[in-house]
Amino acid sequence: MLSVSICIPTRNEEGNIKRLNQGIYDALIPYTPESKYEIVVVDDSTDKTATIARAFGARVIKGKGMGLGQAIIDGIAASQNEVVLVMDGDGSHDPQAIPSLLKPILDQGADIVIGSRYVKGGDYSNWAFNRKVKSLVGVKLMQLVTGVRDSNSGFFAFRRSIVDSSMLNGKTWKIMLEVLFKGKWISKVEVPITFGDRQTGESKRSTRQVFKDAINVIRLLIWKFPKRYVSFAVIGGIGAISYFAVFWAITEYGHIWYGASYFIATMVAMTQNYIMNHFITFREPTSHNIGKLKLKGFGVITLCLALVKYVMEYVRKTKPRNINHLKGFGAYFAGSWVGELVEYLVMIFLTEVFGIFYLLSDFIGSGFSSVIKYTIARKKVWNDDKRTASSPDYEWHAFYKGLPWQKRWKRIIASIVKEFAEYPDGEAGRVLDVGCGASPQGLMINHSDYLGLDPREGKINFMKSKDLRKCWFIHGDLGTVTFTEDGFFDTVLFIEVIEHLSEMDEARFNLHQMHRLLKTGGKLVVATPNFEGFMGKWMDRLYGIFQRNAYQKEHQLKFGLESLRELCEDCGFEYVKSEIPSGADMVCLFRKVD
Ligand SMILES: Nc1nc2c(ncn2[C@@H]2O[C@H](COP(=O)(O)OP(=O)(O)OP(=O)(O)O)[C@@H](O)[C@H]2O)c(=O)[nH]1
Ligand SMILES: [Mg+2]
Repeated sequence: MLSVSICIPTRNEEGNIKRLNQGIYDALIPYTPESKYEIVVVDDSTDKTATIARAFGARVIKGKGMGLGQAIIDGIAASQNEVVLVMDGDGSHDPQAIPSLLKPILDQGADIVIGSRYVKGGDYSNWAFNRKVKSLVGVKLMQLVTGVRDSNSGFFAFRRSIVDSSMLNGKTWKIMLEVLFKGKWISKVEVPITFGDRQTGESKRSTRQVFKDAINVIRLLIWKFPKRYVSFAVIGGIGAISYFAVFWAITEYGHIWYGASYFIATMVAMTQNYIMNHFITFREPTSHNIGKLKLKGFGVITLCLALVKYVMEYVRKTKPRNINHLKGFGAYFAGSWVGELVEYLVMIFLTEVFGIFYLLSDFIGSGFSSVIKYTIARKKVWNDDKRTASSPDYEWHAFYKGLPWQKRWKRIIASIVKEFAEYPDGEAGRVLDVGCGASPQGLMINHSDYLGLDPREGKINFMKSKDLRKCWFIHGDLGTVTFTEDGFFDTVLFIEVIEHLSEMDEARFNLHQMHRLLKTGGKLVVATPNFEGFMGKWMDRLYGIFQRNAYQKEHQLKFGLESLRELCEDCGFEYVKSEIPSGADMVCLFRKVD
C-alpha cells in the first residue's frame, strides 16, 4: 500500500499543534497496520511549537523564514512517502477528514484530492459573515479559470509522482493551485470538508499576501496558456499579410483576374502557414524536460528575454514531426476551409441578427475560425492526441478528462453500477470485475476486496501501477485464469464487455463461469449499449463517426433488454431490475439462483 506524508506548515501554533498531532494519529489508526506514514512539520515559530510537535512524534524541519508557500514546498521536498497530504496547523482543518482525502488516492487511484467547502456536504459555517462573502466571491471567480470549486483550499493530497516540487513557486500561499497547474495529473477529485476557524493564536494572512496570490494566478494562467496556439495564431497573422501582398501583386502586375488571383493567393498563404506550422508550431519533444516559460516579473524586457530563452530551448529540445505531407496538407487545406466557412457564417449572423458592424463581426468570426483551424491541425494533421482505445490509460482518461458529454455519461453509468452493486450495508463485498480495462468505475464501489481481470496487459499494468489498497489486477480472462474456489465472490461486474465478444457461445461461457464464482444470491451487474432502442443504435453510430479511435468497430454482440435478460436467465440468473438512462445504455442487475 502507498505510504503517506502529512505536511504541516506552522508559525507560532503552540496552542494548536498538540491537539492536531493527536487528532492525526487517531484518524490514521485504520491505516497503521498496513501503511507507512509520517508527520512533517515545517516550522518558522518563535514559540514552543517545534518542541511540542517533536514530543508528539512529528519530524520537525526548520523553515527558511520565507513564508507559508515556501514552507509547504520545503515540507514536500523533505518528506519521503508516495502520497503527500498538506494541511494547516491552526486547527481549522479537521484531522478526522484525512481518511476521506486519502481514500480517493489509496482506494480509487486518484492523482490529486482537494478538500472542498463548496461541494455537497462541505461546510464553513463557523466563519463570520463577511469572511464567507469575500471567500465565496473569490472562489466563484477562480472556479471559472481552474474548474475547481474550492481553489483556495489548503487541505489537499496528491501522488508525489505528479509534480516536481522544485517547479513550485514559494512566494504564493496557494500551493494547491501550483500543484494543480503544474502537476501531471489525470484524475482530480474534490471531497467535502468542514472548514473551521483557527483554534487559538493569531492569523498570519495579510492583504499584501492576498494581492501576491492574485498576481500569481495570472502568472499561472499565462504559464498554462497553450503556447502552440499563440504560435499558430501569429503564423496565421503573417499568412494574412502574405495573402494580401500576393493577391494585390498578381492582380495588379500579373494581370490576372482578381476572381482567380484570390484562389492563388489563398493557396500561397495556406502553403506558407502549413510549412511554418510544421517547422515551428507542431514540433515533437525529443527530451522529457522541455524548457518552461519562466516569468520572474512583468517588465517588458524581462518578458522578452524569457520568451527568447524559451524559444531557443524549445527549438533545441524538439524536432518536426514525421508525417505524410500529402495527407497532412489535404487535411490542413480542408480544415482551413472549414474555418473560413465558420468565420463567414459567424460574420453574417452577428451582422444580420445583432446589427454589429461587419468588420467587428468578422473579427469575432476569425477568433472562432482560428480555434477550429488550430484544433483540426492539432488533431488531424499533426496527430497530437494519439490516445486510442488500446492505449493503456484510455478509459481512465475518458472518465476524468474526456469530452464533457463523455465524462458526464460515464459518471451516470458508474453511479448506477455502484448503486446496483452495493448491498444494503453500503458494501459490495468481494468484487470481481471482468474486463475491467483501465476504467475507474469499478473502484468507485465500496468493496472489501476487488479483483480486476482483463486480457489487455497494458491496461492491467496501468491499473497495477496505481498500487491500490485491497485491489488486485490479473492479466487474462475467465477462460485462462483458474479460480479454485466456487462461490467466492459477492458481486460480479460485466460492464461494457459483452458487446465485444464475438460469439454467443463465448458470452454463455463467461456467464456460466460467473455463475460458478458467485455465492448463491450474489449479484451480477451487466452494462451494454441498448441496441434495440432508437437512442442506443444512433449513439453507437455517432460514437463510431466522432470517435474513430474508440471502441465502436469492436461491437459485435448486440443486445436489447429482452435478449440480454433471456441469455442471463438461461445461465442461471434471476433478473432483478434495470435502468436505461436516455435509452442509450442499459445497466441490469441479476441475482444468482441455484
Ligand atoms: N512555516 C510557516 N508556516 C506558516 C507561515 N505563515 C503561516 N503559516 C502556517 O500556515 C497555516 C495557515 O496560516 P493562517 O495564519 O492560519 O492563515 P489562514 O488560514 O489563511 O487565516 P486564519 O485561519 O484566519 O488565521 C498555519 O498553520 C500557520 O501556522 C510561515 O511563514 N511559515
Ligand atoms: Mg488558518
